[in-house]
Amino acid sequence: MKLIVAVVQDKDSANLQQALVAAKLHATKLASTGGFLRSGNTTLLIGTEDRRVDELLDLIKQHCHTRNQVISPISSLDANTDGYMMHPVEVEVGGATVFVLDVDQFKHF
Ligand code: 2BA
Repeated sequence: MKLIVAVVQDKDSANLQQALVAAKLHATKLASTGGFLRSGNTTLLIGTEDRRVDELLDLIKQHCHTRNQVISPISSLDANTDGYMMHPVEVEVGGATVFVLDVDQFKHF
């Protein structure tokens, strides 16, 4: 069994979750925040059998899109940044950041 941890953009999360339900893949949604942009994203925990991992990765690829986002110096500056990043910076976000982990045990009581 594997645990897939997928960090996706909020804009893609509803469609992806719908596709997971349709495919009978079970998922838990966590509200998360990117360390760099400090804006909201969605982390999905999906436990599944090894044989379904490729199917799952395909669904994630289909539903998660790359977008460009500009981080402005005003929103990035705080007491700890000490002048870091004085100009707006454009970054490409996503489609998805995915970790595939081996599951030692799975219990469902
Ligand atoms: P954020 O940390 O908010 O990062 C958003 C985007 O900013 C990243 O897109 C990347 O293009 C850029 N970025 C991140 N750190 C940077 C840096 N130090 N310098 C320049 N640009 C930087 P993605 O790579 O697609 O990541 C999207 C989100 O996935 C991240 O949001 C974070 O929440 C998560 N993520 C990405 N890599 C991760 C990792 N190795 N471990 C845990 N979470 C990760």
